[in-house]
Amino acid sequence: MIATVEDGRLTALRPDKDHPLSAGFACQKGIAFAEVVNDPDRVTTPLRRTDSGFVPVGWDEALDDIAARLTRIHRRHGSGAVAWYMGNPAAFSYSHLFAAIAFAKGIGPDSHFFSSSTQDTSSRLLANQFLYGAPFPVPIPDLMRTDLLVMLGANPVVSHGSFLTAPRIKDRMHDIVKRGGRVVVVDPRRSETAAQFEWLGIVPDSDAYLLLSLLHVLFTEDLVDRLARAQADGLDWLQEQCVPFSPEATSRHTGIPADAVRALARDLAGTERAAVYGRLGTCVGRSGTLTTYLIDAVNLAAGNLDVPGGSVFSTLGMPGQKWGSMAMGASLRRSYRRKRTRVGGFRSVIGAEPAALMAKEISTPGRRQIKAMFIGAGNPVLSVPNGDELEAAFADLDLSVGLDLYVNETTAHCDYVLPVTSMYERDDFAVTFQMFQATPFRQATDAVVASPGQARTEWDIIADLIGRTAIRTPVFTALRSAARVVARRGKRLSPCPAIDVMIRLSEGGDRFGLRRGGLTFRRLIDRHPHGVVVAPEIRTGVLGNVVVYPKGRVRLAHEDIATEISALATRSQPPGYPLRMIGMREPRSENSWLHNSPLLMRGKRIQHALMHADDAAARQLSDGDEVCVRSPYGQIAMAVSLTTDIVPGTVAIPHGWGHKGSGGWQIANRAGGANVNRLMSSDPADVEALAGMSWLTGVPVQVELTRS
Ligand SMILES: Nc1nc2c(c(=O)[nH]1)N[C@H]1C(S)=C(S)[C@@H](COP(=O)(O)OP(=O)(O)OC[C@H]3O[C@@H](n4cnc5c(=O)[nH]c(N)nc54)[C@H](O)[C@@H]3O)O[C@H]1N2
Ligand SMILES: Nc1nc2c(c(=O)[nH]1)N[C@H]1C(S)=C(S)[C@@H](COP(=O)(O)OP(=O)(O)OC[C@H]3O[C@@H](n4cnc5c(=O)[nH]c(N)nc54)[C@H](O)[C@@H]3O)O[C@H]1N2
Ligand SMILES: [Mo]
Repeated sequence: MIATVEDGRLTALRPDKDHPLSAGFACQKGIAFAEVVNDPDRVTTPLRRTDSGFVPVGWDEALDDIAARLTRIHRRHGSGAVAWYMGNPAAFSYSHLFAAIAFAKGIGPDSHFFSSSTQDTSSRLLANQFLYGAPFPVPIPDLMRTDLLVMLGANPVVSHGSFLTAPRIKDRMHDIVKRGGRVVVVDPRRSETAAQFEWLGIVPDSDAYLLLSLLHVLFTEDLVDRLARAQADGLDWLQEQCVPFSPEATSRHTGIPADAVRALARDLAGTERAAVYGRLGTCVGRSGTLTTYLIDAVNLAAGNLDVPGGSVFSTLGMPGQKWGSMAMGASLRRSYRRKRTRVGGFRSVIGAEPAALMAKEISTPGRRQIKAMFIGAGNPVLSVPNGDELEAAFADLDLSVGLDLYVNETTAHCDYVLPVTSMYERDDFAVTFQMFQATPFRQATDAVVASPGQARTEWDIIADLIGRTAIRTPVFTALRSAARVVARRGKRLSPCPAIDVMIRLSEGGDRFGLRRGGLTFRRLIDRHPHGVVVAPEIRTGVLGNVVVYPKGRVRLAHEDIATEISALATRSQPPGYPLRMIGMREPRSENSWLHNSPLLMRGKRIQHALMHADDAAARQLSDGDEVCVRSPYGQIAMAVSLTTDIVPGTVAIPHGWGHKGSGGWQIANRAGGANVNRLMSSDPADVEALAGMSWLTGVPVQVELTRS
């Protein structure tokens, strides 16, 4: 983005014409962000909750009190009484990532760590851990070279890609068609993406059946590529698993005719450059880990893994990256086997517990009951199943602290809300997203305006807080001593040097002087303000370096995967709830926020439930009717919109609405709408068994006219 700053104020944002990849494109949310930066509803001083609402307090008062209370809780109950929830925007800020990890892991081995990953990515990362031995790097479709892209559960025309960073992603997908290729979108709704390409409608939460059938065809028609045998162990095991899932047998689950499945399987095997890609819609069903595993298994079997135009691994090109990945993989696989959550007995996945169970972890007595809760860049009351339960649980906490730009539906319940910087008020580098770029690319940015009021970065806040506690864990003690050492040189402790090391060691980096003119954090900002492409395309043939199992071979056979396949047979739909609900991201929302921007809220936006005209007719519903949507777990009311661009039996509802943050975002609070996650279950039996994912798609519902 190009920011216009006048008299120290950010007055406008526009896309950057000189950006090598976006070439002058930005989405509406990016352009509207100036309204967030200057929002009069933003939190700009620390706030303390009192009986009569929030009152501004100074940093010393806030942090001294939080530190004292945290120290007491830690002394009395141990680290198991302390929890951190890391929300989605934290992934876009290196300062925040380091702060969250240093705090949550540093406070002690029993602490709880939750993140939005169990509503989003944990199933993807666990599938990786099964197949390749480590959660990273994640395979992405080679968008720039593929000739057949099959997308399941993703809507990049609206979302702009997830686990796949490609500015102008829609244009890049049209390029596939222009070069004679195809884009097939498997989705219960003829989404904005499906409408521009080929749509293959599917019954919600049935992708595992489709993928098992694709494998079934690849095996029975002898289409399994020779490359697959060279890359993986366990193909025979996999073949056996797929036997019962002929396309004829699965079509009653998926609604996809057997012929279409056979044709797709043959195309995937027969097209030299083909890739299957799945994302949110395939990650948040009842068997998200299995579904994701199967996507990769199809890519592998069809000979499309780690080859140009296939499903590829973007590595940083950093020496020793494999060793890091190996150590991480070994440790995560060990904790997956050994560690269990207190509530529900879920296994540990990338160190994050199921956020759907956060409320129960707060309210269930016993050892490791949560007493102190930190929420950084999150709004779990709206984003996890059963927000009502979570809201109520906040009353049981001895200490709760939110770090946010706003008082939202969750931080409204906190004892303190601490003001943070926006991305225009801090330096940054998108560390999390380096390996998801369709074209390997680096860019770093500096702050362009000063923080409003007393806002500080998450790292500065947490480092200061740790300094004020008397908690003597190895990490906290080390951070305090390091802070003292750098303070003597008049500096503040910062995680920036770690980012600098990563940039310097990676592809394009200066390798500490070995590569003249190579990149450093500073040089990226000073000499490449528009960013720089570091390689023309993603390198392939890297599997041996990516897979951390012995001999670099993909591992297909897993007891847990077999169990999940068997569990498909026991799935049922509760009587009285004949419809299935899916999500629907909107171009002018970002999960539960950005609803306070006048630009994004223009035109009286309201939340709708979208359903098939035939399902509506069967219920005597007309377009615009106020309806009640019920699931076995809750109910909400809203207007209904009718369409024929959805698989019959499906209802689509956007998430992130139902604002009521007292004293918080005023425009958002006036926008109406309902929290769709009141329809979701927080019962441990309904949490996805392997990765602890919240169940957010294919949820059984009924829709009825609201009786007045
Ligand atoms: N405008 C906007 N952009 C965003 C966000 C936002 O809130 N608004 N959020 C950002 C975030 S945090 C993320 S994680 C990404 C997500 O980005 P994507 O992964 O692209 O996810 P969605 O846009 O939610 O699209 C999911 C699609 O899956 C479909 N679907 C639902 N259930 C199923 C199913 O069972 N099977 C199949 N095959 N499809 C299904 C839905 O109809 C939908 O079209 O978007 C990011 N970008
Ligand atoms: N039903 C249903 N539920 C869903 C989804 C769905 O598709 N359907 N999608 C899920 C997905 S993919 C995700 S990622 C989660 C998101 O769930 P969460 O991460 O819990 O919630 P967000 O709505 O992203 O809230 C982000 C908060 O961070 C604040 N914020 C923004 N920038 C910053 C910053 O730089 N620093 C700090 N400290 N705060 C900041 C915002 O003001 C906002 O309050 O929701 C999930 N929930
Ligand atoms: Mo997400």
